[in-house]
Amino acid sequence: MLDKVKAKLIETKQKWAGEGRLLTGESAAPTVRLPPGQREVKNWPILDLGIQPEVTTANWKLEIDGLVEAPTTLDFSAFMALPQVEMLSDIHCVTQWSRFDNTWNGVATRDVLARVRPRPEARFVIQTSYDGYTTNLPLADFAGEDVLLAHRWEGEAIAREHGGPVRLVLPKLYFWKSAKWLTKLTFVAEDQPGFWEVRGYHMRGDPWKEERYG
Ligand SMILES: Nc1nc2c(c(=O)[nH]1)N[C@H]1C(S)=C(S)[C@@H](COP(=O)(O)O)O[C@H]1N2
Ligand SMILES: [Mo]
Repeated sequence: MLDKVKAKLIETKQKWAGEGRLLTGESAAPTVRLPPGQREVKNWPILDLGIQPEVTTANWKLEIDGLVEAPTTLDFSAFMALPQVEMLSDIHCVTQWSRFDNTWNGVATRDVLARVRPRPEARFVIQTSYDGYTTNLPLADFAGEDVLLAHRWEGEAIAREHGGPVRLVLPKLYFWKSAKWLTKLTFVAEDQPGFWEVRGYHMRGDPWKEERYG
C-alpha cells in the first residue's frame, strides 16, 4: 500500500528533516501550553499518506503482541468491553499546528497494559496501522495517564479521515506518534524507527523540546 502514498509530501517532509526546517532553537517547559514554533488552529487538519483505509467496526481488530505475558487480539466489541474513559487534551503536529481542547473517548493505554502485562524487557511500543504506517514510542510515554486508544472525538465516532474506528492519542508528543487506523501494538526491547523516523524524524518527538528531527 505504501507505494501509492503521496510521494511529494513525503519528499518535502523528508527534506525538512534534512535541513532542520521549522526549528526555532527555543525550548519551553511543558507548563507552557503552546510549544515553541507552534501556532494554534481552530480547524482540524488531516495529515496522512494519501491512503485512508476503509475500516469498519465490524472488521476492525487490534492485535497486541511481542514482549507481553498475555498477547491478545481484540475485536471492536471486546475493545468496547474494556473500561471506557473520557479525556480532554491538545494536539501538536510537527508541521506547526496545534489544536486545543479535544474531547476523546476510548480505552486508556493503562487499561490495555493491565490486560496484556508487558514483560520487564519491554521498553518500546511499535504501532502498526491499516494503511501500512508505523511509528515507535517509548513504553513510558505510551503508558502516560493522558494516553488513550480513542474511538470518539467531540462525542462522535472518529471519522475515517482522522483514523476511525480507533486511533492512538498521545498528547505529550507530536501527533505523528499517534497512529490512525490502529491495528497492531508490538512490545519490543530495542527501539525501531517507524515510517517518519526512518525519514529523519525524531525517535521520541517531544514538542516542548522541539524534537522534530532525529
Ligand atoms: N496510520 C497513520 N497514522 C498517522 C499518519 C498516517 O499517515 N497514517 N499520519 C500522522 C501524522 S504526521 C499526523 S500529524 C497525524 C494527523 O492526524 P489527523 O489527520 O487526524 O490530524 O496522524 C499521524 N498518524
Ligand atoms: Mo504530522
